[in-house]
Amino acid sequence: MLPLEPIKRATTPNRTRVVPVTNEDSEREAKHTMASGRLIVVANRLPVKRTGSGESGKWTATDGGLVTALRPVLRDPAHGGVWVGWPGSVSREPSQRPFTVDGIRMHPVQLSQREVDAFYHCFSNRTIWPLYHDAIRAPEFDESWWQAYVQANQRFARAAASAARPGDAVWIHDYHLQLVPRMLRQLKPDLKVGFFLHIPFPPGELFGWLPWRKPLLEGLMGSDVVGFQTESDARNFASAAQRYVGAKQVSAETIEHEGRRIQVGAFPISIDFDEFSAAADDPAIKLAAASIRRKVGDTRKILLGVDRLDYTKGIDLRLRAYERALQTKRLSVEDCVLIQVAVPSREPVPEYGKMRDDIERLIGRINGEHAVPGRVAVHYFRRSLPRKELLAYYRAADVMVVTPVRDGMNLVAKEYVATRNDGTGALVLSETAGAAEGLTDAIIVNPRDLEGASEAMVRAVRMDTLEGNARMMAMRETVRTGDVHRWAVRFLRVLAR
Ligand code: ADQ
Repeated sequence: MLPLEPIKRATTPNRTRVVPVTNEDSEREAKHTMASGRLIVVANRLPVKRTGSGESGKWTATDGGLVTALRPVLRDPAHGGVWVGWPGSVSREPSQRPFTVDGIRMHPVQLSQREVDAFYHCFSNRTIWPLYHDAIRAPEFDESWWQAYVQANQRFARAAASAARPGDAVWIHDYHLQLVPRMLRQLKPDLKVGFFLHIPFPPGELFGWLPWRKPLLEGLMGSDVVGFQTESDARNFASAAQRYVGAKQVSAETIEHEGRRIQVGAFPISIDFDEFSAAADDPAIKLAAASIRRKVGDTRKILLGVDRLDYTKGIDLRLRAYERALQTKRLSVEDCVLIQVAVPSREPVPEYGKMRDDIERLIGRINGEHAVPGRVAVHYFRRSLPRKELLAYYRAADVMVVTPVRDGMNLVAKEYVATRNDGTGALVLSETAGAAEGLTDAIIVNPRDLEGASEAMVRAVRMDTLEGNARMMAMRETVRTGDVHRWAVRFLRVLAR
C-alpha cells in the first residue's frame, strides 16, 4: 500500500478570499460554471412537500440550505436543471410524473413502503448513520437491508440517467445514495458526476466493519469529484480507498482507480449569511426576541441549544454539563436559563424514542433539583420552530451551545453567528463538529469532558464584552465570506474542470 499523502489544506473561500463576494457574484459564477450543460441534482428527498390530498393536493417548495444554494442554477432558463429525489410519500398519485415547483423541474423517484423501511430507516439510518458517526451507537448489519439499499440506489441512478442529457453535470448528495455514482456512470458514461457527503466519513478501521465496504467504495469512486465536509473526512476516504480497493494516491487531491482519476477534497458547507443576517434585523424579530427575554427574566443570561433530536447531537451531555455548573454553583437559575429546542426526527428508528425519553427524564431531574418559583433551569420545546421564531431565539440568546459528539458540519452554529449583527453573543462548539475547523474563535470543547464543557459555558456567560466582540466579529467574517453560494460554486467549478 502506498503511503497516504496528506490532502492539501482546502482553499476555503474564507481563508483565501478577502474581497467581498456577494450572492449575485456567486450566482453569476455558478451559472457560468454550468455554461456547457445543465445541472442535475440527485438527493434522497425532493425539496417539496405536498399539501392537501388527491386532485386538490398541491406541491410547495421547502426551504433548506441546499436548495437555496442551487436554486439560481436550477432555475436559470438558459441552462435549466432538474432535481431527482423521493417526494416523501409512498402513494402513487398521477403527480408522480415530473413537475415544476418554484421554477425547478422535479423528477420524482417512487419508493414502496418496504423500500422506505429497509433502504431509508434501516440501512441508511441504522447501518450507515451510526457507523459514519464513529459508531457512537452500534451499527446493525443486515443483508436484506443492503439489498434494499442497492435496489433503491439503482432506482435513483435510472431516474438520473433518464433526466440527464450528454454534457450535463450530475451532483449526487449524501449517504443514502453512495452507490449511485458508479451505477449512473455505467448507464451514461459521458456525464460529469460529483458526489458530496454531508456527514462525516469515518476512520478506515471503523469503515472496515462494513461487510459491503468494497462495493460501497467502488460506488463512490464512480464520481469524478467526491467532496467531504472536512479535510480529515477526505483523508479517511482516500485512505479507505487505498486500503480496501487498492486505489492509488497520485497527488494530494487525486486518487486513481481502474484507470480513472477521482478528485477528493474538503468543501465545507455553509448557510446563506446575508439572508440570515438581514432577516434577524427585521423589527418583528427584534420584538419577538425582546419578548422572549422579558418572559424568562431580563437580567438572566440565556443559553440556547437547537438540534434535531438525534444521539449525535450531544443534547444529553450538554444538559449534564449545565447541571454540573448549577450543582457547583458556578451558575444559578437566578442568573441564567438554558432553552433547548429539539425537533423530533427518525421516530421509526427505535434508538431515537429511547434517547428522547432519556433526555426528557434528565430535564425533569435538573428542573426538579434546581428550579425555584418563577425560575426553571431548562425550558424544553420538543418541536420544529418556524424560521422567524428560530431567528428570534438566536437573537435572544447570549450563548449558543452546540455540543455534538460527531457532526459533519452543524449549520446551527453558523446560523447563530450570522444573526449576531451587533457582534454580541458567544458560541460554545464541539471540537467534533465539522464547523470547528473554520470557527476557531468559538469556545471549543470536548463534549464528553463534562467539566470542560461546563467550564466553557460559565466562561461564555461571563466573557467580557471586548473579547466576546472580537471573537464574534471574526466568526461572522468567516461565515460571511464562506457562505453556501461560494460552497456550491467551488464544488461545481472543480466538477467542471
Ligand atoms: P443535520 O444533522 O440535520 O444535517 P444541521 O447542520 O445542524 O444538522 O442542520 C439542522 C437544520 O435544522 C438547521 O438549519 C436548523 O436551523 C434546523 N433546525 C434544527 N432544529 C430545529 C428546530 N427545533 N426548529 C426549526 N429548525 C431546526 C446534516 C449533517 C450536518 C450538516 C448538514 C448540512 O448531519 O452535519 O451540517 O447536513 O450538510
